[in-house]
Amino acid sequence: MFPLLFTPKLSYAQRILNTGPVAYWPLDDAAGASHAREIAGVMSPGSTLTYTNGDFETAGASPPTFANWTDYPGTGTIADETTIVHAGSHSVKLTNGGTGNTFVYAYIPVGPGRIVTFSVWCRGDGTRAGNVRGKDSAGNDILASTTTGVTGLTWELKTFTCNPIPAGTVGAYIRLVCPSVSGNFCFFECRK
Ligand SMILES: [Ca+2]
Repeated sequence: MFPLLFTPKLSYAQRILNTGPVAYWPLDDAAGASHAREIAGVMSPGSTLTYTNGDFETAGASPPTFANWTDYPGTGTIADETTIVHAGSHSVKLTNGGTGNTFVYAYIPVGPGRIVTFSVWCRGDGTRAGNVRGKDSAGNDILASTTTGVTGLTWELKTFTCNPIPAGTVGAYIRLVCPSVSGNFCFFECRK
């Protein structure tokens, strides 16, 4: 009689442990981001980033209007404001040109599972407030379009928190967006 041989199939975890000299799961990263990528410049847990040119003091190559920011003028306008500023001599002025799709954005490299919280000084035009929004590197919302709530002429510091960075994505795009009504405008500065 021909013998019937049966070899139990190893579990996925057992196969990993059998082939790798070391298996680890970064305890600070629920989604298991690549540690190599974190070493290569991605923000570490609990760290605070002062975004380069967050205060809009350095002009860009026109475009972009500001160094280290990307313009998305849409149907409106992105302007270097030199009178209405929170600090220094410049802020960004965003004017709705009809469809409310005018914004500048910053890119923050950060691994999956991490939560991005950002603070920004906001000023309205006396009638309308600007908006903020967050996207992951796959283009999905990690912060839905949100009003700053600052309609007035006094600068106010507001803080917003995005949903955790999804698995398979590598960063957050933080958008500073014009007011939602045509003709209205707002101002932003990201530090001081
Ligand atoms: Ca400034």
